[in-house]
Amino acid sequence: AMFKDDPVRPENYQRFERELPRWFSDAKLGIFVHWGPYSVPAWAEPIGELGTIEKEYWFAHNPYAEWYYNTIRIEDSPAAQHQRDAFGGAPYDDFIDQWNPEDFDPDDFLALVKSTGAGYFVPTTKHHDGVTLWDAPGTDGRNTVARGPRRDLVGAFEKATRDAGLRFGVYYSGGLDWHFSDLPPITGDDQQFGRPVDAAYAEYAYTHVDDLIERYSPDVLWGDIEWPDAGKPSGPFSMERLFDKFYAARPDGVANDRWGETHWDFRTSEYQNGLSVEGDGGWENCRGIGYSFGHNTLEDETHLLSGPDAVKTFVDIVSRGGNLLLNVGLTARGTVPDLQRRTLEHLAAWNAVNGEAVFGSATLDHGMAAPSDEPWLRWTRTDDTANAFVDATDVVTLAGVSDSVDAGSARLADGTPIEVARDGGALTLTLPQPEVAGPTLIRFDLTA
Ligand code: FUL
Repeated sequence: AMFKDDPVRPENYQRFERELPRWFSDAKLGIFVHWGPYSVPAWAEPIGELGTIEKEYWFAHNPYAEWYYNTIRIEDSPAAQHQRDAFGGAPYDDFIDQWNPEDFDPDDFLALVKSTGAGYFVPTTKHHDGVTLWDAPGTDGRNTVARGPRRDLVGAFEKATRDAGLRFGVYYSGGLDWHFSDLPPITGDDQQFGRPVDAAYAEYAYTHVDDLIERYSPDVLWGDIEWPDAGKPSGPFSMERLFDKFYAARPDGVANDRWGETHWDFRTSEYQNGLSVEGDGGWENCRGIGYSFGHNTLEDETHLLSGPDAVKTFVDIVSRGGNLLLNVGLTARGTVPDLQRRTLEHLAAWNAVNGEAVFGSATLDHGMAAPSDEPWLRWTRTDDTANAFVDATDVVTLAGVSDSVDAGSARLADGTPIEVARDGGALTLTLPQPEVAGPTLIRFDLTA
């Protein structure tokens, strides 16, 4: 959930505990996609990043465009006004039929995803609005095969992902379903998030995830906002049965930690929220390139991570032992918005030069070398190499570098030696202009 305390792993789920599969911790980067009828209005107030905004203010001004169906039902919200002004107050479901991804080319898109260096790809299969991106059982035609796109979008993503040689994950909102339930909109944190908890919903959600596993055999199960309470204890629609089935189909599959207080292979944080999960085994931070996951036409350059900012966000997370799941909000037509494409292409170009010291890396003991913000400095470790990422040009001094980092072995990403003067734990060096804007990689042999 978005605003919850850290869960405790209960005993009956301990049997699923195992080592985090290597492919996942080595991958470092995943690409997320939020795509749905909400991509048609593509409208939200870009008020800031989750974790930096007061909860009381958040919901009526929700910067998440994929929450549009909730926000327009909050009386007097700017989104409700926009829905009246731009669409005459039409029902949300009209957007399903207006959603026409005529320019969607899954292979082309997955080629862009792959170029970033990402090891896995995770699209939404059902977000909180309840619309499924495949012909899920029991949806009664409220899905993208019967309406709008008239296509199995999950299947299209899956095929393109496998063809590109990447791992495939599925996002599924088990907690919220604003169509199945008929609960009032969520306006504040006090409301327990209005999750449908009845047995009928537990069965419905169960058959969906079961169907996703059967049809697409995902490598990542990415649940959201918990699992219906009625499906938690062991029984015909329990999470336990789903996890059994999932790991039988994919022994090296991974599940995130948003299935309720049950089981997880890795923890998650979102923008600036939930960062305390770090250090508790594998973790993944997810965020949009801007303030929203769903495409938001109100976002401009001032709200988005630039290419170099995306690089720093990524390297910072990896240096602390996490993965970044970076989201793309596709347009209703099925294209990547220009500003988001620019950031992804920059990240791809930077990783092409420096990725060797990022993908498959480990954290470096801070006793060997410490990170800093002035100058911006982060470290990773690959075998017996210490990798420094320095966001500076010209003469710079790196502090907190122990003798186990061999100053005489310093070299750039392409192997060009670089001169370093050591004064105790401080290394002074002159950095060239980077080939691709962003931190410069300096590699050192480790002696200890
Ligand atoms: C959150 C959701 O409410 C957001 O819309 C988004 O899907 C994010 C990844 O998870 O909990």
